Amino acid sequence: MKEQLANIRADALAAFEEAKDALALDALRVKYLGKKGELTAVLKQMGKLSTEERPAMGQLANEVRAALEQAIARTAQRLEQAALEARLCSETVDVTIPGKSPIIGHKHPMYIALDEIKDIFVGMGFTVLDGPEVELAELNFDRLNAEEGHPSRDWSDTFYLDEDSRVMLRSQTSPMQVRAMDTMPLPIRIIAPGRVYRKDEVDATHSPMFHQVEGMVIDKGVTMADLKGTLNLMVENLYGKGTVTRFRPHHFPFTEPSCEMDVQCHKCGGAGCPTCKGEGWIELLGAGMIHPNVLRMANIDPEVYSGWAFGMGLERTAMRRFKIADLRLIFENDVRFLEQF
Ligand code: 2NM
Repeated sequence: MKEQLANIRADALAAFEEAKDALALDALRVKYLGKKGELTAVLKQMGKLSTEERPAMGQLANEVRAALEQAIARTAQRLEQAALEARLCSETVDVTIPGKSPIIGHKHPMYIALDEIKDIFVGMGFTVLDGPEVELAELNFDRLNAEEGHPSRDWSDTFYLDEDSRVMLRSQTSPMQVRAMDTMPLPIRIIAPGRVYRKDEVDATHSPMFHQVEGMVIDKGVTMADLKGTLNLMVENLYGKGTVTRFRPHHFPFTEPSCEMDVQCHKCGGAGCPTCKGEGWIELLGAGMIHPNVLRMANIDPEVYSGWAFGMGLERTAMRRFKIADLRLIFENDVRFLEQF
């Protein structure tokens, strides 16, 4: 039995040395020290020994058990250390390898132009409003003094969403101005940028969806001089100090009087060139004094309050600002195009 114990000890210790990982070591623990293990098997035979032999053999068996347990602990530590070192080696980071730089997008040129416009108006105390693109024809037309039968209400011009022509994709952002008149306390200073929809064929200057910024001021004693002063200030901020503008009479159902505003061509200074198509002037926006009917429909007394409003196309503004020749480039989102701004 003494010999058996010595063999187990020698075998076990040698085997532990060879163990490649924690799993293998655990299998060895079971093999020698487990319930059906070799050492346990020897201990079960202790009963057959004489009372004189038993204590010495018992002590020896305990020594062997302790030696194996110690060896297992040592081996476990060695394997853990080795595993850690292997991991550290495999996970070494070479900080000198050039990094993979992520592709970062940037603002669309039209939104660069819009943000400039927003900054200018916010600086003058205007609030920027956002609103629904699916609108009531009542807010898009009736409340803007464009009555039943007005040409812009025709099915060939407007995307209606129902048979009765009551719900539509807004054709301008002015319904937001109406919502503002209905909900905001006076005086009101707002701009409303956003998408608008009209049944136009796609070409270099037209798209069935485009963007507009409209603006509106309502207060006591507001005049056409305020309209001209504010819009001139916007133009000077956008195109540089001293940019020359002119106002031509026009007609809109929602304003009276109405006008269109041109800027003198930045390319030729008014002499006439391809940029301004020989005109010397570039059309920028429509504007006017809000029609008394529009104010009355919003329960605002036109004898007490007056206001002005304007509307401009964002794509055309961005095209001028960045010298983009074709409107379609704005919507195609070709990265090679967008990267240039
Ligand atoms: C334009 C031109 C002129 C306009 C008018 C209004 C409102 F709601 F105050 F009556 N909003 N926008 C307006 C005026 C829009 O777009 C070319």
